[in-house]
Amino acid sequence: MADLDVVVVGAGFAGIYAVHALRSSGLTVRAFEAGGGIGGTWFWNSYPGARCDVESKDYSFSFSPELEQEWSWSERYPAQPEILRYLSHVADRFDLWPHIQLNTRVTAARWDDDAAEWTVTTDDGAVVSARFFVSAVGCLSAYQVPSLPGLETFSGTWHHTARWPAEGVDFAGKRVGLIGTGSTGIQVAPQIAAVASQLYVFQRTANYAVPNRNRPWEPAAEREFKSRYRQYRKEARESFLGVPVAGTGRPVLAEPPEDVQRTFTERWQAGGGMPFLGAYTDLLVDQAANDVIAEFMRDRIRETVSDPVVAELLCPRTFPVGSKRLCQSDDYYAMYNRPNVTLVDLRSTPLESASAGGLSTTSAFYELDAIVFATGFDAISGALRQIDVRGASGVALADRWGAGPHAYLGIATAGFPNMFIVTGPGSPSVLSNMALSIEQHVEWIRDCIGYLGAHGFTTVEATSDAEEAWMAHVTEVAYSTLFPKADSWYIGANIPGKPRVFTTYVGGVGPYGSKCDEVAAAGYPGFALGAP
Ligand code: NA7
Repeated sequence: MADLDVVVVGAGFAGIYAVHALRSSGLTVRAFEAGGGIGGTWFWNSYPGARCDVESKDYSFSFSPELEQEWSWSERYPAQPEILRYLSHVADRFDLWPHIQLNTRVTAARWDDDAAEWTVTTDDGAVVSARFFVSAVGCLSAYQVPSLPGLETFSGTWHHTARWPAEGVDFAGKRVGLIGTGSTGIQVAPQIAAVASQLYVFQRTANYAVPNRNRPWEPAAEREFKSRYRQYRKEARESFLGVPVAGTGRPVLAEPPEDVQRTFTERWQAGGGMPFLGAYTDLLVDQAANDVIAEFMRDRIRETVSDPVVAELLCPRTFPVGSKRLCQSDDYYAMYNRPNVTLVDLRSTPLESASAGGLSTTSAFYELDAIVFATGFDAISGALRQIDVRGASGVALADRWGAGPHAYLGIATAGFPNMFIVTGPGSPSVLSNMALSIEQHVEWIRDCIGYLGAHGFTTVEATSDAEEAWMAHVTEVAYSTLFPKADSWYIGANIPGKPRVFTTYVGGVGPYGSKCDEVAAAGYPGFALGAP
Protein backbone atom coordinates (compact mmCIF):
# COMPACT_ATOMS: atom_id res chain seq x y z
CA MET A 1 0.00 0.00 0.00
CA ALA A 2 1.30 3.46 -0.97
CA ASP A 3 2.53 5.86 1.74
CA LEU A 4 0.28 8.62 0.44
CA ASP A 5 -2.62 9.12 -1.90
CA VAL A 6 -1.00 12.04 -3.69
CA VAL A 7 2.45 13.59 -4.03
CA VAL A 8 2.36 17.17 -5.27
CA VAL A 9 5.52 18.79 -6.67
CA GLY A 10 5.69 22.51 -5.93
CA ALA A 11 4.04 24.90 -3.50
CA GLY A 12 3.19 27.89 -5.61
CA PHE A 13 -0.41 28.84 -6.30
CA ALA A 14 -0.98 25.40 -7.90
CA GLY A 15 0.65 23.28 -5.21
CA ILE A 16 -0.99 25.20 -2.39
CA TYR A 17 -4.46 24.81 -3.83
CA ALA A 18 -3.82 21.16 -4.76
CA VAL A 19 -2.93 20.42 -1.13
CA HIS A 20 -6.07 22.13 0.11
CA ALA A 21 -8.48 20.69 -2.46
CA LEU A 22 -7.20 17.12 -2.31
CA ARG A 23 -7.01 17.07 1.49
CA SER A 24 -10.54 18.43 1.69
CA SER A 25 -11.75 15.48 -0.34
CA GLY A 26 -10.24 13.08 2.19
CA LEU A 27 -6.93 12.23 0.52
CA THR A 28 -3.52 12.09 2.16
CA VAL A 29 -1.25 14.60 0.43
CA ARG A 30 2.31 15.91 0.67
CA ALA A 31 3.75 18.73 -1.39
CA PHE A 32 7.49 18.97 -1.89
CA GLU A 33 8.86 22.44 -2.55
CA ALA A 34 12.46 23.20 -3.53
CA GLY A 35 12.30 26.76 -2.19
CA GLY A 36 12.73 27.81 1.41
CA GLY A 37 9.22 29.26 1.35
CA ILE A 38 5.95 28.83 -0.50
CA GLY A 39 5.04 30.89 -3.54
CA GLY A 40 6.82 29.16 -6.42
CA THR A 41 7.80 31.66 -9.08
CA TRP A 42 6.75 34.46 -6.69
CA PHE A 43 9.14 33.12 -4.07
CA TRP A 44 12.15 33.11 -6.40
CA ASN A 45 11.45 36.26 -8.42
CA SER A 46 11.96 38.75 -5.62
CA TYR A 47 13.83 41.30 -7.73
CA PRO A 48 12.92 44.97 -7.18
CA GLY A 49 9.81 45.94 -9.12
CA ALA A 50 8.41 42.38 -9.41
CA ARG A 51 4.67 42.73 -9.83
CA CYS A 52 1.88 40.69 -11.37
CA ASP A 53 0.40 41.96 -14.64
CA VAL A 54 -3.05 40.56 -13.76
CA GLU A 55 -5.10 42.63 -11.31
CA SER A 56 -5.15 41.46 -7.70
CA LYS A 57 -8.93 41.02 -7.69
CA ASP A 58 -8.45 38.44 -10.47
CA TYR A 59 -5.09 36.98 -9.46
CA SER A 60 -6.39 35.39 -6.29
CA PHE A 61 -8.23 32.27 -5.19
CA SER A 62 -11.97 32.10 -5.69
CA PHE A 63 -12.65 28.78 -3.92
CA SER A 64 -13.49 30.42 -0.60
CA PRO A 65 -15.96 33.33 -0.50
CA GLU A 66 -14.82 34.01 3.08
CA LEU A 67 -11.17 34.28 2.00
CA GLU A 68 -11.99 36.64 -0.82
CA GLN A 69 -14.03 38.84 1.52
CA GLU A 70 -11.55 39.00 4.37
CA TRP A 71 -8.37 39.60 2.34
CA SER A 72 -7.65 43.18 1.27
CA TRP A 73 -5.26 43.89 -1.58
CA SER A 74 -3.54 47.21 -1.22
CA GLU A 75 -3.04 47.89 -4.93
CA ARG A 76 -4.59 47.31 -8.32
CA TYR A 77 -1.62 45.16 -9.44
CA PRO A 78 -0.09 43.14 -6.61
CA ALA A 79 3.63 43.42 -5.92
CA GLN A 80 5.64 40.27 -5.22
CA PRO A 81 5.89 40.72 -1.40
CA GLU A 82 2.14 41.15 -1.10
CA ILE A 83 1.48 38.02 -3.17
CA LEU A 84 3.73 36.07 -0.79
CA ARG A 85 1.87 37.49 2.23
CA TYR A 86 -1.41 36.44 0.65
CA LEU A 87 -0.25 32.87 -0.01
CA SER A 88 1.11 32.63 3.51
CA HIS A 89 -2.26 33.75 4.84
CA VAL A 90 -3.97 31.06 2.74
CA ALA A 91 -1.60 28.39 4.11
CA ASP A 92 -2.31 29.58 7.69
CA ARG A 93 -6.04 29.87 7.27
CA PHE A 94 -6.50 26.42 5.75
CA ASP A 95 -3.84 24.73 7.88
CA LEU A 96 -1.72 23.66 4.93
CA TRP A 97 1.78 23.95 6.43
CA PRO A 98 1.91 20.40 7.90
CA HIS A 99 1.44 19.02 4.39
CA ILE A 100 4.14 21.08 2.67
CA GLN A 101 7.81 20.09 2.90
CA LEU A 102 10.06 23.04 2.04
CA ASN A 103 13.71 22.96 0.94
CA THR A 104 13.12 19.64 -0.76
CA ARG A 105 13.56 19.10 -4.48
CA VAL A 106 11.94 16.14 -6.20
CA THR A 107 14.62 14.52 -8.34
CA ALA A 108 12.84 11.45 -9.73
CA ALA A 109 9.42 9.89 -10.02
CA ARG A 110 8.83 6.39 -11.34
CA TRP A 111 5.59 4.60 -12.09
CA ASP A 112 5.52 1.02 -10.84
CA ASP A 113 3.32 -0.98 -13.23
CA ASP A 114 2.79 -3.87 -10.80
CA ALA A 115 2.02 -1.90 -7.66
CA ALA A 116 0.16 0.78 -9.67
CA GLU A 117 1.81 3.57 -7.72
CA TRP A 118 4.46 6.25 -8.06
CA THR A 119 7.81 6.13 -6.28
CA VAL A 120 9.08 9.65 -5.71
CA THR A 121 12.67 10.47 -4.73
CA THR A 122 13.82 13.77 -3.23
CA ASP A 123 17.23 15.40 -3.01
CA ASP A 124 17.56 14.52 0.68
CA GLY A 125 17.58 10.86 -0.37
CA ALA A 126 14.07 10.12 0.89
CA VAL A 127 11.70 7.92 -1.09
CA VAL A 128 7.93 8.02 -0.80
CA SER A 129 5.21 6.14 -2.68
CA ALA A 130 1.88 7.58 -3.78
CA ARG A 131 -1.09 6.51 -5.87
CA PHE A 132 -1.09 9.79 -7.77
CA PHE A 133 1.64 12.20 -8.88
CA VAL A 134 0.61 15.82 -9.45
CA SER A 135 3.03 18.22 -11.09
CA ALA A 136 2.50 21.75 -9.86
CA VAL A 137 5.99 22.83 -10.85
CA GLY A 138 4.85 25.98 -12.64
CA CYS A 139 5.31 27.29 -16.14
CA LEU A 140 8.02 29.82 -15.30
CA SER A 141 10.35 27.99 -12.92
CA ALA A 142 13.35 26.75 -14.91
CA TYR A 143 15.28 29.98 -15.46
CA GLN A 144 17.94 30.37 -18.13
CA VAL A 145 21.29 32.14 -18.05
CA PRO A 146 22.62 32.41 -21.60
CA SER A 147 26.04 30.94 -22.18
CA LEU A 148 28.29 33.99 -22.24
CA PRO A 149 32.01 33.29 -22.73
CA GLY A 150 34.07 34.63 -19.84
CA LEU A 151 31.21 35.11 -17.37
CA GLU A 152 33.11 33.08 -14.79
CA THR A 153 35.92 35.67 -14.90
CA PHE A 154 33.66 38.67 -14.16
CA SER A 155 34.94 40.28 -10.95
CA GLY A 156 31.67 42.05 -10.05
CA THR A 157 28.43 40.39 -8.97
CA TRP A 158 25.85 38.90 -11.27
CA HIS A 159 22.34 37.65 -10.65
CA HIS A 160 19.45 36.18 -12.59
CA THR A 161 16.18 37.85 -11.64
CA ALA A 162 14.61 34.43 -10.95
CA ARG A 163 17.17 33.68 -8.21
CA TRP A 164 17.27 37.05 -6.51
CA PRO A 165 19.01 37.05 -3.12
CA ALA A 166 16.52 37.37 -0.27
CA GLU A 167 18.65 40.11 1.31
CA GLY A 168 18.46 42.18 -1.91
CA VAL A 169 21.28 43.65 -3.99
CA ASP A 170 22.75 47.09 -3.37
CA PHE A 171 23.23 48.92 -6.68
CA ALA A 172 23.82 52.36 -5.13
CA GLY A 173 26.55 54.15 -7.06
CA LYS A 174 27.27 51.06 -9.19
CA ARG A 175 27.62 50.61 -12.94
CA VAL A 176 25.07 47.96 -13.86
CA GLY A 177 24.48 46.01 -17.07
CA LEU A 178 20.98 44.59 -17.59
CA ILE A 179 20.49 41.90 -20.23
CA GLY A 180 16.90 41.28 -21.32
CA THR A 181 13.91 43.49 -22.01
CA GLY A 182 10.98 41.13 -21.48
CA SER A 183 8.38 41.70 -18.73
CA THR A 184 11.05 41.20 -16.08
CA GLY A 185 13.73 43.46 -17.57
CA ILE A 186 11.16 46.18 -18.10
CA GLN A 187 10.05 45.94 -14.45
CA VAL A 188 13.50 45.86 -12.88
CA ALA A 189 15.23 48.46 -15.09
CA PRO A 190 13.64 51.64 -13.63
CA GLN A 191 14.29 50.36 -10.10
CA ILE A 192 17.99 49.90 -10.82
CA ALA A 193 18.23 53.20 -12.72
CA ALA A 194 16.89 55.04 -9.68
CA VAL A 195 19.95 54.09 -7.56
CA ALA A 196 22.78 53.03 -9.88
CA SER A 197 25.39 55.50 -11.10
CA GLN A 198 24.94 54.09 -14.59
CA LEU A 199 22.58 51.54 -16.14
CA TYR A 200 23.33 49.97 -19.51
CA VAL A 201 20.31 48.13 -20.94
CA PHE A 202 21.43 45.48 -23.42
CA GLN A 203 18.46 45.09 -25.75
CA ARG A 204 18.25 42.30 -28.31
CA THR A 205 14.58 42.79 -29.17
CA ALA A 206 12.59 45.95 -28.50
CA ASN A 207 9.36 45.22 -26.64
CA TYR A 208 5.87 46.65 -26.29
CA ALA A 209 4.75 47.93 -22.89
CA VAL A 210 1.44 49.48 -21.88
CA PRO A 211 1.01 51.54 -18.72
CA ASN A 212 -0.15 49.84 -15.52
CA ARG A 213 -1.74 52.93 -14.01
CA ASN A 214 -1.23 51.12 -10.75
CA ARG A 215 -3.01 52.70 -7.78
CA PRO A 216 -4.18 51.86 -4.27
CA TRP A 217 -7.48 50.04 -3.86
CA GLU A 218 -9.70 52.60 -2.14
CA PRO A 219 -11.87 51.06 0.63
CA ALA A 220 -15.13 52.28 -0.90
CA ALA A 221 -14.29 50.81 -4.31
CA GLU A 222 -13.20 47.58 -2.66
CA ARG A 223 -16.45 47.27 -0.69
CA GLU A 224 -18.52 47.91 -3.79
CA PHE A 225 -16.56 45.37 -5.83
CA LYS A 226 -16.67 42.71 -3.14
CA SER A 227 -20.46 42.95 -2.98
CA ARG A 228 -20.56 41.39 -6.46
CA TYR A 229 -17.47 39.17 -6.28
CA ARG A 230 -19.34 35.88 -6.77
CA GLN A 231 -20.98 37.02 -9.99
CA TYR A 232 -17.65 38.44 -11.18
CA ARG A 233 -15.87 35.11 -10.59
CA LYS A 234 -18.55 33.32 -12.61
CA GLU A 235 -18.04 35.73 -15.49
CA ALA A 236 -14.28 35.21 -15.22
CA ARG A 237 -14.64 31.43 -15.55
CA GLU A 238 -16.77 31.87 -18.67
CA SER A 239 -14.52 34.53 -20.19
CA PHE A 240 -11.85 34.18 -22.84
CA LEU A 241 -8.82 35.05 -20.70
CA GLY A 242 -10.02 34.18 -17.24
CA VAL A 243 -10.61 37.88 -16.70
CA PRO A 244 -13.82 39.57 -17.87
CA VAL A 245 -12.72 42.14 -20.47
CA ALA A 246 -15.19 44.43 -22.20
CA GLY A 247 -14.17 44.91 -25.83
CA THR A 248 -15.96 46.88 -28.53
CA GLY A 249 -16.92 43.59 -30.20
CA ARG A 250 -15.91 45.04 -33.58
CA PRO A 251 -12.86 44.61 -35.86
CA VAL A 252 -10.47 47.55 -35.82
CA LEU A 253 -10.20 47.54 -39.61
CA ALA A 254 -13.93 48.32 -39.95
CA GLU A 255 -13.74 51.25 -37.52
CA PRO A 256 -13.28 54.94 -38.45
CA PRO A 257 -9.66 55.95 -37.64
CA GLU A 258 -10.71 58.71 -35.22
CA ASP A 259 -12.80 56.21 -33.23
CA VAL A 260 -9.85 53.83 -33.13
CA GLN A 261 -7.58 56.56 -31.78
CA ARG A 262 -10.15 57.50 -29.13
CA THR A 263 -10.67 53.90 -28.04
CA PHE A 264 -6.97 53.10 -27.81
CA THR A 265 -6.27 56.41 -26.03
CA GLU A 266 -8.97 55.75 -23.43
CA ARG A 267 -7.62 52.25 -22.78
CA TRP A 268 -4.04 53.50 -22.70
CA GLN A 269 -5.07 56.06 -20.09
CA ALA A 270 -6.91 53.40 -18.06
CA GLY A 271 -3.87 51.07 -18.15
CA GLY A 272 -3.51 47.31 -18.36
CA GLY A 273 -2.70 44.96 -21.21
CA MET A 274 -5.84 42.84 -21.44
CA PRO A 275 -8.36 45.69 -22.03
CA PHE A 276 -5.96 47.20 -24.56
CA LEU A 277 -5.47 44.03 -26.61
CA GLY A 278 -9.11 43.08 -26.14
CA ALA A 279 -10.40 46.37 -27.56
CA TYR A 280 -11.09 44.91 -31.01
CA THR A 281 -11.82 41.41 -32.26
CA ASP A 282 -9.15 41.21 -34.98
CA LEU A 283 -6.03 42.48 -33.23
CA LEU A 284 -4.55 39.03 -32.57
CA VAL A 285 -5.69 37.32 -35.76
CA ASP A 286 -5.07 39.80 -38.58
CA GLN A 287 -1.64 41.33 -39.24
CA ALA A 288 -3.12 44.47 -40.82
CA ALA A 289 -5.24 45.00 -37.69
CA ASN A 290 -2.24 44.41 -35.47
CA ASP A 291 -0.26 46.97 -37.46
CA VAL A 292 -2.79 49.60 -36.33
CA ILE A 293 -2.27 48.93 -32.61
CA ALA A 294 1.51 48.59 -33.17
CA GLU A 295 1.73 52.04 -34.74
CA PHE A 296 -0.35 53.52 -31.90
CA MET A 297 2.14 52.07 -29.42
CA ARG A 298 5.20 53.23 -31.34
CA ASP A 299 3.73 56.75 -31.34
CA ARG A 300 3.48 56.61 -27.54
CA ILE A 301 7.16 55.60 -27.32
CA ARG A 302 8.17 58.45 -29.65
CA GLU A 303 6.26 61.02 -27.61
CA THR A 304 7.75 59.74 -24.33
CA VAL A 305 11.44 59.30 -25.17
CA SER A 306 13.20 62.61 -25.88
CA ASP A 307 16.13 61.31 -27.94
CA PRO A 308 14.63 60.33 -31.34
CA VAL A 309 17.42 57.82 -32.07
CA VAL A 310 16.82 56.02 -28.78
CA ALA A 311 13.06 56.18 -29.32
CA GLU A 312 13.37 54.46 -32.71
CA LEU A 313 15.57 51.73 -31.22
CA LEU A 314 12.90 51.16 -28.57
CA CYS A 315 10.13 50.85 -31.18
CA PRO A 316 9.32 47.15 -31.67
CA ARG A 317 8.97 46.01 -35.28
CA THR A 318 9.78 42.32 -35.41
CA PHE A 319 6.64 40.67 -33.98
CA PRO A 320 2.92 41.43 -33.64
CA VAL A 321 1.75 43.22 -30.48
CA GLY A 322 0.57 40.60 -27.99
CA SER A 323 2.26 37.64 -29.72
CA LYS A 324 4.88 37.96 -26.97
CA ARG A 325 3.68 38.79 -23.48
CA LEU A 326 2.54 42.41 -23.55
CA CYS A 327 4.68 44.10 -20.90
CA GLN A 328 3.27 46.59 -18.43
CA SER A 329 5.11 49.53 -16.91
CA ASP A 330 4.41 53.09 -15.87
CA ASP A 331 8.00 54.26 -16.09
CA TYR A 332 10.05 52.07 -18.46
CA TYR A 333 10.19 54.24 -21.59
CA ALA A 334 10.51 57.50 -19.62
CA MET A 335 13.50 55.99 -17.84
CA TYR A 336 15.53 56.49 -21.03
CA ASN A 337 15.32 60.27 -20.47
CA ARG A 338 17.56 59.90 -17.42
CA PRO A 339 21.21 60.87 -17.94
CA ASN A 340 22.44 57.69 -16.24
CA VAL A 341 20.66 55.24 -18.60
CA THR A 342 22.15 54.02 -21.90
CA LEU A 343 20.45 51.70 -24.39
CA VAL A 344 22.81 49.26 -26.10
CA ASP A 345 21.38 47.81 -29.30
CA LEU A 346 22.45 44.18 -29.54
CA ARG A 347 20.90 43.80 -32.99
CA SER A 348 23.55 46.00 -34.57
CA THR A 349 26.31 45.16 -32.06
CA PRO A 350 25.78 41.65 -30.59
CA LEU A 351 27.04 40.69 -27.16
CA GLU A 352 30.34 38.83 -27.47
CA SER A 353 31.74 38.04 -24.04
CA ALA A 354 32.23 38.94 -20.40
CA SER A 355 35.60 39.60 -18.81
CA ALA A 356 36.82 40.66 -15.36
CA GLY A 357 35.80 44.27 -15.92
CA GLY A 358 32.50 44.00 -17.77
CA LEU A 359 30.78 43.11 -21.04
CA SER A 360 31.94 43.39 -24.62
CA THR A 361 29.79 43.76 -27.70
CA THR A 362 31.17 43.59 -31.23
CA SER A 363 31.81 47.35 -31.10
CA ALA A 364 32.48 48.41 -27.48
CA PHE A 365 33.52 47.41 -23.96
CA TYR A 366 31.25 48.36 -21.02
CA GLU A 367 32.89 48.61 -17.61
CA LEU A 368 30.51 47.17 -15.01
CA ASP A 369 30.26 46.45 -11.29
CA ALA A 370 27.18 44.22 -11.63
CA ILE A 371 25.29 42.27 -14.30
CA VAL A 372 21.60 41.41 -14.11
CA PHE A 373 20.22 38.66 -16.31
CA ALA A 374 16.52 39.07 -17.02
CA THR A 375 16.81 36.45 -19.71
CA GLY A 376 13.73 34.36 -19.03
CA PHE A 377 12.81 30.73 -18.60
CA ASP A 378 12.68 27.32 -20.22
CA ALA A 379 8.95 27.81 -19.93
CA ILE A 380 5.99 25.44 -19.62
CA SER A 381 7.89 22.13 -19.82
CA GLY A 382 11.37 23.03 -18.50
CA ALA A 383 10.84 22.44 -14.79
CA LEU A 384 9.07 19.10 -15.19
CA ARG A 385 11.75 17.89 -17.59
CA GLN A 386 14.39 18.58 -14.93
CA ILE A 387 12.85 15.75 -12.89
CA ASP A 388 13.64 12.20 -14.00
CA VAL A 389 10.01 11.19 -14.57
CA ARG A 390 9.45 7.67 -15.87
CA GLY A 391 6.08 6.28 -16.77
CA ALA A 392 4.78 2.86 -17.81
CA SER A 393 7.55 0.45 -18.88
CA GLY A 394 10.17 2.94 -17.65
CA VAL A 395 9.68 5.42 -20.52
CA ALA A 396 11.28 8.80 -19.71
CA LEU A 397 9.09 11.88 -19.98
CA ALA A 398 12.05 13.77 -21.48
CA ASP A 399 12.13 11.24 -24.34
CA ARG A 400 8.38 11.16 -24.72
CA TRP A 401 8.42 14.96 -25.08
CA GLY A 402 11.52 14.99 -27.30
CA ALA A 403 9.58 16.54 -30.19
CA GLY A 404 7.84 19.01 -27.87
CA PRO A 405 5.63 18.76 -24.79
CA HIS A 406 2.08 17.54 -25.19
CA ALA A 407 -0.79 16.44 -23.00
CA TYR A 408 -4.45 15.59 -23.41
CA LEU A 409 -6.42 18.66 -22.33
CA GLY A 410 -3.07 19.95 -21.10
CA ILE A 411 -3.52 17.84 -18.00
CA ALA A 412 -2.32 14.25 -18.57
CA THR A 413 0.00 12.54 -21.03
CA ALA A 414 -0.19 9.03 -22.53
CA GLY A 415 2.14 6.49 -20.96
CA PHE A 416 2.10 8.21 -17.58
CA PRO A 417 -0.78 6.72 -15.55
CA ASN A 418 -2.08 8.58 -12.50
CA MET A 419 0.05 11.62 -13.30
CA PHE A 420 -1.58 15.03 -13.67
CA ILE A 421 0.01 18.29 -14.75
CA VAL A 422 -1.52 21.50 -13.42
CA THR A 423 -1.68 24.01 -16.31
CA GLY A 424 0.37 21.74 -18.53
CA PRO A 425 1.13 21.99 -22.26
CA GLY A 426 -2.11 22.13 -24.24
CA SER A 427 -4.06 24.11 -21.63
CA PRO A 428 -4.70 27.90 -21.58
CA SER A 429 -2.16 28.34 -18.74
CA VAL A 430 0.16 31.30 -19.35
CA LEU A 431 -2.22 32.96 -21.80
CA SER A 432 -4.91 33.14 -19.16
CA ASN A 433 -5.37 34.30 -15.60
CA MET A 434 -3.17 31.63 -14.01
CA ALA A 435 -4.88 31.75 -10.62
CA LEU A 436 -8.20 30.83 -12.18
CA SER A 437 -6.76 28.23 -14.57
CA ILE A 438 -4.95 26.59 -11.67
CA GLU A 439 -8.15 26.32 -9.67
CA GLN A 440 -10.02 24.85 -12.62
CA HIS A 441 -7.32 22.20 -13.20
CA VAL A 442 -6.94 21.26 -9.56
CA GLU A 443 -10.70 20.84 -9.16
CA TRP A 444 -10.84 18.69 -12.29
CA ILE A 445 -8.02 16.51 -10.93
CA ARG A 446 -9.75 16.22 -7.53
CA ASP A 447 -13.01 15.22 -9.19
CA CYS A 448 -11.29 12.71 -11.47
CA ILE A 449 -9.63 10.98 -8.52
CA GLY A 450 -13.00 11.01 -6.75
CA TYR A 451 -14.67 9.43 -9.78
CA LEU A 452 -12.10 6.62 -9.90
CA GLY A 453 -12.70 5.75 -6.26
CA ALA A 454 -16.46 5.91 -6.59
CA HIS A 455 -16.48 3.58 -9.63
CA GLY A 456 -13.93 1.00 -8.53
CA PHE A 457 -11.06 2.21 -10.74
CA THR A 458 -7.50 2.70 -9.56
CA THR A 459 -5.75 4.08 -12.63
CA VAL A 460 -6.37 6.75 -15.24
CA GLU A 461 -4.23 7.44 -18.29
CA ALA A 462 -4.70 9.66 -21.34
CA THR A 463 -4.89 7.68 -24.58
CA SER A 464 -2.46 8.52 -27.38
CA ASP A 465 -5.31 9.07 -29.83
CA ALA A 466 -7.06 11.60 -27.59
CA GLU A 467 -3.80 13.37 -26.86
CA GLU A 468 -2.80 13.64 -30.52
CA ALA A 469 -6.24 14.89 -31.53
CA TRP A 470 -6.20 17.47 -28.74
CA MET A 471 -2.73 18.78 -29.60
CA ALA A 472 -3.71 18.97 -33.29
CA HIS A 473 -6.64 21.15 -32.19
CA VAL A 474 -4.33 23.28 -30.00
CA THR A 475 -2.02 23.79 -32.99
CA GLU A 476 -4.84 24.55 -35.40
CA VAL A 477 -6.29 27.21 -33.10
CA ALA A 478 -2.84 28.73 -32.47
CA TYR A 479 -2.08 28.99 -36.20
CA SER A 480 -5.36 30.79 -36.80
CA THR A 481 -3.84 33.62 -34.71
CA LEU A 482 -0.69 35.74 -34.88
CA PHE A 483 0.91 34.08 -31.83
CA PRO A 484 3.20 31.67 -33.74
CA LYS A 485 4.75 34.58 -35.65
CA ALA A 486 6.86 35.64 -32.67
CA ASP A 487 10.10 34.03 -31.52
CA SER A 488 8.69 33.84 -28.02
CA TRP A 489 8.99 31.58 -25.01
CA TYR A 490 5.39 30.52 -25.75
CA ILE A 491 6.78 28.57 -28.71
CA GLY A 492 10.11 27.58 -27.15
CA ALA A 493 12.12 29.89 -29.43
CA ASN A 494 14.10 31.40 -26.53
CA ILE A 495 15.84 28.12 -25.65
CA PRO A 496 18.55 26.94 -28.05
CA GLY A 497 17.59 23.54 -29.51
CA LYS A 498 14.06 23.46 -28.02
CA PRO A 499 11.48 22.22 -30.57
CA ARG A 500 9.37 25.04 -31.97
CA VAL A 501 5.92 23.95 -30.79
CA PHE A 502 3.14 26.28 -29.68
CA THR A 503 1.68 24.50 -26.66
CA THR A 504 -0.70 26.96 -25.09
CA TYR A 505 -4.41 26.64 -25.85
CA VAL A 506 -5.70 29.95 -27.15
CA GLY A 507 -9.27 28.82 -27.79
CA GLY A 508 -10.48 30.56 -24.62
CA VAL A 509 -10.72 29.75 -20.93
CA GLY A 510 -14.52 29.47 -20.99
CA PRO A 511 -14.75 27.03 -23.93
CA TYR A 512 -11.78 25.08 -22.58
CA GLY A 513 -13.42 24.72 -19.16
CA SER A 514 -16.63 23.51 -20.80
CA LYS A 515 -14.70 20.87 -22.73
CA CYS A 516 -13.03 19.63 -19.52
CA ASP A 517 -16.42 19.52 -17.79
CA GLU A 518 -17.96 17.56 -20.68
CA VAL A 519 -15.18 14.97 -20.54
CA ALA A 520 -15.71 14.52 -16.80
CA ALA A 521 -19.50 14.32 -17.11
CA ALA A 522 -19.23 11.68 -19.85
CA GLY A 523 -17.08 9.34 -17.71
CA TYR A 524 -13.68 10.50 -19.03
CA PRO A 525 -13.63 9.55 -22.74
CA GLY A 526 -10.05 9.90 -24.04
CA PHE A 527 -8.76 8.35 -20.83
CA ALA A 528 -8.21 4.65 -20.15
CA LEU A 529 -9.53 3.79 -16.69
CA GLY A 530 -8.17 0.66 -15.04
CA ALA A 531 -9.22 -1.54 -12.13
CA PRO A 532 -6.97 -3.93 -10.15
P1 NA7 B 1 11.32 36.78 -21.45
O1 NA7 B 1 10.02 37.37 -21.78
O2 NA7 B 1 11.67 35.47 -22.06
O3 NA7 B 1 12.44 37.87 -21.81
C1 NA7 B 1 13.79 37.54 -21.83
C2 NA7 B 1 14.59 38.70 -22.37
O4 NA7 B 1 15.97 38.33 -22.38
C3 NA7 B 1 14.24 39.04 -23.82
O5 NA7 B 1 14.36 40.42 -23.99
C4 NA7 B 1 15.32 38.29 -24.59
O6 NA7 B 1 15.59 38.83 -25.86
C5 NA7 B 1 16.50 38.49 -23.67
N1 NA7 B 1 17.55 37.51 -23.89
C6 NA7 B 1 17.47 36.18 -23.69
N2 NA7 B 1 18.64 35.60 -23.99
C7 NA7 B 1 19.46 36.60 -24.40
C8 NA7 B 1 20.80 36.63 -24.84
N3 NA7 B 1 21.52 35.51 -24.97
N4 NA7 B 1 21.33 37.83 -25.18
C9 NA7 B 1 20.59 38.94 -25.07
N5 NA7 B 1 19.32 38.98 -24.66
C10 NA7 B 1 18.76 37.81 -24.32
O7 NA7 B 1 11.49 36.58 -19.86
P2 NA7 B 1 10.91 37.48 -18.69
O8 NA7 B 1 11.49 36.96 -17.44
O9 NA7 B 1 11.07 38.91 -18.99
O10 NA7 B 1 9.37 37.22 -18.70
C11 NA7 B 1 8.84 35.90 -18.62
C12 NA7 B 1 7.42 35.95 -18.20
O11 NA7 B 1 7.34 36.18 -16.79
C13 NA7 B 1 6.61 37.08 -18.77
O12 NA7 B 1 6.22 36.86 -20.08
C14 NA7 B 1 5.47 37.21 -17.81
O13 NA7 B 1 4.50 36.24 -18.09
C15 NA7 B 1 6.13 36.90 -16.49
P3 NA7 B 1 14.77 38.28 -27.17
O14 NA7 B 1 13.40 38.85 -27.07
O15 NA7 B 1 14.77 36.77 -27.05
O16 NA7 B 1 15.54 38.74 -28.32
